[in-house]
Amino acid sequence: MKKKILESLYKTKDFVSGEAISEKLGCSRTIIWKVIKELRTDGYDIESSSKKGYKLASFRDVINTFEIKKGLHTNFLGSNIIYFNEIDSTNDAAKQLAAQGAAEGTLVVANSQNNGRGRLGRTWSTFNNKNIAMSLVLRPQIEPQAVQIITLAAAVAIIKAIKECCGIEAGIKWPNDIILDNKKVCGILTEMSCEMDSVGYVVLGIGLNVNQRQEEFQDILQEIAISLKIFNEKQNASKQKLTSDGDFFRADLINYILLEFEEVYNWVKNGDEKKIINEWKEYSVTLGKFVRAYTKDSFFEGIAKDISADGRLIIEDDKGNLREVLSGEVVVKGILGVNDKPLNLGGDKIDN
Ligand code: BT5
Repeated sequence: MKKKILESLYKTKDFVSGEAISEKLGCSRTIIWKVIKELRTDGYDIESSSKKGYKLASFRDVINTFEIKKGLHTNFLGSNIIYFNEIDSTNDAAKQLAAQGAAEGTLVVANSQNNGRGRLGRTWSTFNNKNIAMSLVLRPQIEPQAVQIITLAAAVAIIKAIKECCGIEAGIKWPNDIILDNKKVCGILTEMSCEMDSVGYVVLGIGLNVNQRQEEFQDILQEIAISLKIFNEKQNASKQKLTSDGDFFRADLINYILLEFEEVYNWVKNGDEKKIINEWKEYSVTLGKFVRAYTKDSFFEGIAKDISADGRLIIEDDKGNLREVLSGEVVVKGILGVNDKPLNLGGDKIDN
C-alpha cells in the first residue's frame, strides 16, 4: 500500500486527491491518511490540503527499498533488497543471509547502523540517516587468496559512482579507503566464508559518508573523516541533483554504486583482473608516495611502487629491496585516516 501511494504521489507533480487514490487502490481514505502519516515519519515531505489532497512538497534524501528499486538498472545486483531502518551491522546481517543461502547480488542496506565494523576489530561510525551502510552477498568462483581483488574492484566502482552521481573525484588509498581532500570518505570491508579451496560466499560491505556536516563527526573523526556534502560545499561546484537542503540522494548513489560494481564484478568473473588493476592504478593516491606498512609486530617504510596482479602492494625500501604487502595497514604520507595508530611512530619521515 505504501509503495502504491508513493507511486501515485511521484507520478503527478501536483496534488492528487485522497478520493482518486482511494478509488484507484480500492481502500478507505482513513487508510490513506494513516499511510501518509507513516510516510512523513519515514522522511517524506508531503503537503496536504482538505480540498486538493496530497502532494510531494519537496524531495528529500529518503532511502528504502522503493527508492532504491525505482532507479535501479542492474541485471542482478540488488535484485533482492533487504532494507532495515536500523541495524547493528549490515555485514553481519548479510553474512547470516548468505549462510542461509541468499542469492548472489542480495543487497542489505540500512538507514542507520549502530555497531558498524571496520577491519581488524575496528569500529565504523555511521551517522543516522546520513550515511550509506550497505552490504552485498557475492558468490564468486575464485580462490580464497584472490578475494582481495573484490575490494579493489569495489574501490574502483565507488570512485566512478561518486564521479557520475556527485561530480566529485576521489582517490583510493590501498587497500580499502576512498579519500577526498586527504581524508577518509568511505571504507570497504570484505569478508568471506571458505569451503576447502573455494570461496563459499563473500560479503562486501561499504560505508560511505554522504550528508553529514563536519560537526557531526565525533572525536578523531573530526580530523580524519569527510563527507561528500562537506567536500561539495567547499568546492561549491556541484551542478548535480541535490535536495533543497543541499543533500545528495543516497538512493541515487546506491544505484550508481551497484551499476558500476556490476560492471567491474563481471570483470572478476571473466578473469579480467588486469582491467581492475589498471583502473585502480589510475585512481590510486598511494602509488609513488612514501608509505609505512605495518606488519604484525613492527613496520617498514618505503615508496609504494606498484600493485601486483592479485592486489598486493609492492613497496621499495631505501636499500632498493622490494617487499609485498597482502593486507593490513599502510599509512601514506600526506593522507590522514590513521586508523587509530599514532602518526609519528619511530622514524620521522611520515609526519602528516
Ligand atoms: C574500514 O575499516 O574502513 C571498513 C569500513 C566498512 C564499513 C561498512 S558499513 C556497511 C558494512 N557493515 C559493517 O559493519 N561494516 C561495513 P578500517 O580500514 O579498519 O577503518 C576503520 C577506521 O576508519 C576506524 O578505526 C576509524 O579510524 C575510521 N572511521 C570510522 N568510522 C569512519 C567514518 N564514518 N568515516 C571515516 N573514517 C571512519
